[in-house]
Amino acid sequence: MFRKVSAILLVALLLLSAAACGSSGTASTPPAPTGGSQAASTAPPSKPAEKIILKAGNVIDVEHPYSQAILKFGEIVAEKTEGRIEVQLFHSSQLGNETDLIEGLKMGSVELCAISSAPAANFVPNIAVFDMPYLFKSRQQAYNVMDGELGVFFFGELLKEGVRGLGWWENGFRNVTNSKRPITKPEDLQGIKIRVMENPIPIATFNACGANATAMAWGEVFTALQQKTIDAQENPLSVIYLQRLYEVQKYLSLTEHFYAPALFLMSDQIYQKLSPEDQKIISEAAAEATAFERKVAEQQASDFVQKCKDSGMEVNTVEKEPFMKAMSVVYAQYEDQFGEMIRKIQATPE
Ligand code: EAX
Repeated sequence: MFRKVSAILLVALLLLSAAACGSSGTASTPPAPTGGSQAASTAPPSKPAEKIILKAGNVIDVEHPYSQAILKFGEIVAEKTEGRIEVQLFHSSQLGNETDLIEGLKMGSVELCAISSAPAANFVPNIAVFDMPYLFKSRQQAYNVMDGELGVFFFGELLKEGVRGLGWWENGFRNVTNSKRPITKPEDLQGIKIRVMENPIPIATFNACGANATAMAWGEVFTALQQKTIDAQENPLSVIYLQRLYEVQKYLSLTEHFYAPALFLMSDQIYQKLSPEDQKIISEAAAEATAFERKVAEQQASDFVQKCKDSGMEVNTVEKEPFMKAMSVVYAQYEDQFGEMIRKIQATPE
């Protein structure tokens, strides 16, 4: 009797552990691409190549350019590998906030992500230079910078942190929204509690205008606006519209005070486990996805002013000069750290 019971228990245990092993190769844990791709090239032809799943996180809506471009990237990769490598999109902070995503890449628990460059400053502090107010004169100038020497330099710095840059994407020019009053000049920001990204420059920039800036992860912002623990936030139009901020913010001011570059990143430890052929496919697909992402971002930036109006927001255009002047104090504050890089950026063709 005892034997029979223990035999049943043993079988049950075996079944359980088999089930546990089975699930470890699927979406819930990172696949083992080393074994996968390298075994595939030396394995007898009859053995099917092991599937590789790459989870890709972001904190924004599925319609946002990041998500659209990740889907595009996934299509290209799937096509070039005949479905052997699958990219799975986890949008809207499903894998955590932007700092969590970078941590995930460093540990290899998240394979890919698209984020603003601002929170990456918690890992590579000087990348915060891109968050200086009114730094870029046009999106073309931003592309020239990102695709040039500085873009390469920061990819090198990120790689030292275990994070591989696959493409400089775009979140875009950021605009202020708030629930209190129309903001058309810097003085209107006096006393406004505004949420900014997790980086010291946006905080200094808004405090210089008399606002009360606080850093917060994106995933918490809608609720904080709804509960009125904050009055305002700032983001590109694609985020403002797609995240339905018009439900909690009456006023939109087209300040375009920061240009937010975005990073399409891969965990380097995962990348290193891929075969050289697969690495090449990843890089080529990322280049195509980058061009696509920028196009979608530009399109949304021009389409979404009207959509925000149609959704009930009062949209104010502003004279930028006074905002530039009020915010320019941060240039003096950060001269020692960023002066040289700033001049390089300003000298880049528009
Ligand atoms: O990458 O947190 C934000 O305000 C951003 O829009 C987010 O970083 C998107």
